[in-house]
Amino acid sequence: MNIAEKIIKAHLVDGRMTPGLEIGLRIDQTLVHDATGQMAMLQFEALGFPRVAAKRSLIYTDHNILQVGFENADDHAFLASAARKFGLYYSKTGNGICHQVNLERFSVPGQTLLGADSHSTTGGAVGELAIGAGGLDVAVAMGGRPFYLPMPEIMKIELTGQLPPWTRAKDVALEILRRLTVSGGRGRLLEFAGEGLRQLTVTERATVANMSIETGAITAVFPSDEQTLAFLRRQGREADYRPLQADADAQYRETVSIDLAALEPLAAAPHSPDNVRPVRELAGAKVDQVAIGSCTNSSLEDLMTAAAILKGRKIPAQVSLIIAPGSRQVFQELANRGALADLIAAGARIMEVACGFCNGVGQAPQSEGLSLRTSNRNFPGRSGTKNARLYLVSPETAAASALAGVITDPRELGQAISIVPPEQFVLDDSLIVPPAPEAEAAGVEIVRGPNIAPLPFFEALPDQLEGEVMLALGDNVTTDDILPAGAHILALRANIPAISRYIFSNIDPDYHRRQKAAGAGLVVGGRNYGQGSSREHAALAPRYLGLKGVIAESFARIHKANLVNFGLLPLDFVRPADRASIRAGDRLKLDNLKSLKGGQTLTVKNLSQGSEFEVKLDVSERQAAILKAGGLLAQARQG
Ligand code: MIC
Ligand code: SF4
Repeated sequence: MNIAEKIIKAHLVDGRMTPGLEIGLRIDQTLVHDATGQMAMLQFEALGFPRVAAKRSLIYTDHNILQVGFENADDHAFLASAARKFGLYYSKTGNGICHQVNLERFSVPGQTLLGADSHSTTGGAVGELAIGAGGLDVAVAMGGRPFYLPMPEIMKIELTGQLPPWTRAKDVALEILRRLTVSGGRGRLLEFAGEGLRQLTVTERATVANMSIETGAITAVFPSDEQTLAFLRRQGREADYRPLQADADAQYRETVSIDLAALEPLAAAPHSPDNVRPVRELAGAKVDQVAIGSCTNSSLEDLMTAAAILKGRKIPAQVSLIIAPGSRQVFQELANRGALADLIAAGARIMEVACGFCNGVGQAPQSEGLSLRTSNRNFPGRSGTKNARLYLVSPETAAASALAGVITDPRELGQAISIVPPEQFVLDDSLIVPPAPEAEAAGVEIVRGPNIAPLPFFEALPDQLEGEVMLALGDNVTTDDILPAGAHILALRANIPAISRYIFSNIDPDYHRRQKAAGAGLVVGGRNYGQGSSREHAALAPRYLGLKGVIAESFARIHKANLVNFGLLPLDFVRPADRASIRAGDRLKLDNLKSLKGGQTLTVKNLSQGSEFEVKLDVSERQAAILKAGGLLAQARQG
């Protein structure tokens, strides 16, 4: 067996390991944060679970950290009290980005992690099966129930050779995206192998595992080997180590070989992570902002490298250089080793230990500004500035370009830098608050400020559905297109009526009003609809406004599961060519929905055009039952 199959087999509680068929997995650890945790905890409560049953469940506060009004503080007070009551560990603001902290302090080779964040895949760096999902799926797993997903096809990514100087893990991640594109990983799990990975440290592997989700893959997994042991030792967690390798005769569906020695510094140009170009081809473009951080590249190695490049030099007046360390541990090490002083002396702005700039929570670039970032997504509007141009690069390329004021190939810096990690990191978990003991849990009051709105409830699927096509969209619609990023919208994650006003607002600012007025509605999309984040608000809030389903050529996995969980029909065109005939404003009708079956083909009548076309409901029987009930919470209420 390969590594993925070994972990899946050890956690399989339902189904057969046949690619494409639904399997149920036992989940060891869960994580949510302060953008997804509000809904997850409200849903956990609504499902009637008394306490978490997973081995360890955590809430991180890292996304919603700008306290310009009461909203974020209300959310944190709610989350802290829910954590105490329901048995979760609560990572306070300032402790770091969920994926970085979880990797450092809690990741365990061979275990399963389900996170209400798409980049939960980061845990694959230590040989954990770490998967992103919507908050409701995570709430169910926190309660000790299985997590369901289609059994992936395991793709082997064979790494050979050694990375040349100035070429780093980020360039490996970008090379994978160049080859697979943002949809080439759909239905797959990327498993890393080959002698080339021996030199990659766990934090470098984390960069690659982190961005695997950008290919649409379910997740990525690395072997657990000497690098893993060295990492866990530095974290004082040698006891969590266990070796994990694929068997010599392990089978894979496909193999992609990457010769690391042939790579060079790369960048993802606007506006998609798969728009990959060599940095040397972009060199010379004037840079307005450089941002180093995010869960992709905010480790000590990343920031020490940037500091070493910047040491003793000054960034030019026109550049704004932003540094956001990934965890308090990284931040303390930077300070202890003098690198923080080097960054400050170079003219960097030191930000809070959090996601920050990555999804537009502060540091939005100027209009049409060019921002070079070490993060993972450069979708339009992601930075908070709709027309900013975001380029995704390694910390080396970012630091070299910050110094020059123009995009610069770091190979021009001469002698490469090598960072020696400390024997042992600063180990201080004092910002992780443990839950109340079970005996005291009943007495803990949940704090509900005005930003915590009650959950909306939805009715069962009617037998007949007639609705207007509200939008006819193209390929690769992102969840940032459906529900934009940015501080003012993020602050409303606990308030569905308020956040629903922003649904599709970057595409049509009037969408929410039109949708409410139209009653039932449908959206039409192309391939890979809903790529990107795990935010279930991109399904829940449209449903609240009256959207009943999406017809597309294909869907991104997490978003499709979210649509089902909130009772929205995810329908695939049987003949993709039919998409072109549908216009916004058309009235569509579907019949016999009460007898829906998973895998069934349905006829859609286009009443406006007097035509018909076929769609497929490509879901499991379990999911068909959820859809008929009106969503997972409605199904739970009906018993
Ligand atoms: C993201 O990077 O897009 C986020 C913000 O972390 C999301 C989570 C969310 O929007 O709730 C993700 O990746 O899932
Ligand atoms: Fe946070 Fe950005 Fe990572 Fe999402 S991608 S978890 S916003 S740092």
